[in-house]
Amino acid sequence: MTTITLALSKGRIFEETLPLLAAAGIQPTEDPERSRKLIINTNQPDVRLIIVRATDVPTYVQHGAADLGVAGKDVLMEHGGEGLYQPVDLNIARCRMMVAAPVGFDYEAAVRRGARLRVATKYVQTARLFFAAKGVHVDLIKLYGSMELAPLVGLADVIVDLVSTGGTLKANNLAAVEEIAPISSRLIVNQAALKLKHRHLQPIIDAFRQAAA
Ligand code: PRT
Ligand code: MG
Repeated sequence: MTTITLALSKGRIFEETLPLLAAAGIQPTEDPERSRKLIINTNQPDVRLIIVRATDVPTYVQHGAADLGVAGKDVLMEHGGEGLYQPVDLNIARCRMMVAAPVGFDYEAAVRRGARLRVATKYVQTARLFFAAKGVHVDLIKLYGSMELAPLVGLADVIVDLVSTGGTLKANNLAAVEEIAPISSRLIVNQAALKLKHRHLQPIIDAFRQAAA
């Protein structure tokens, strides 16, 4: 039997992928929010889910440990997308990647002055490319979370982070100053698996595409 493995992260991606799985006739037999299991079976004997950190989804699929995955465009830009097909924009977990600064910080002037801008983010590759394309010199400070804190305590001038409702920025007296990219989650597929398991994978890809449209 050919086994199909789909990598998902807990939380919003799992929640928003459930209806797409249902459209493909796939129902998890357990809820990963409740179970501690990292391998979740489904109603289809040849399809299983693995639960990994959002940033690790492309890595599992790239190396073929999972055939398919669902990953945010933010995570894919940072990963680089090597070894992956990205056949479907699922239009889920949508938000925007933004540059944000303390309210009152004159971002335009800082950029014009040409002084080095201190940027705190978990998206260092994306931030590097974005500011390089603008010709802005930056010192990048890698963080793993709570980016909003960095400008408040003098660690950075600005942050690069995801913004959805804007509530988190507002609560911390920050404001978005520039958009880097609109973000949504993509179905990703291991390139070798797509050839070797085409007969099994194509119907799942088609169902996701139809349900996402
Ligand atoms: O949370 P954990 O550290 O385990 O991992 P993660 O943050 O990588 O995973 P998760 O599940 O939080 O996010 C998975 C994916 O959801 C991301 O890769 C994005 O593609 C997508 N997504 C969509 C978001 C948001 N919207 C979002 N608002 N990811 C994070 N946020 C955070 C943002 O970083 C900020 O801290 O929510 C906060 C802002 O939200 P608002 O509504 O206050 O603007
Ligand atoms: Mg999170």
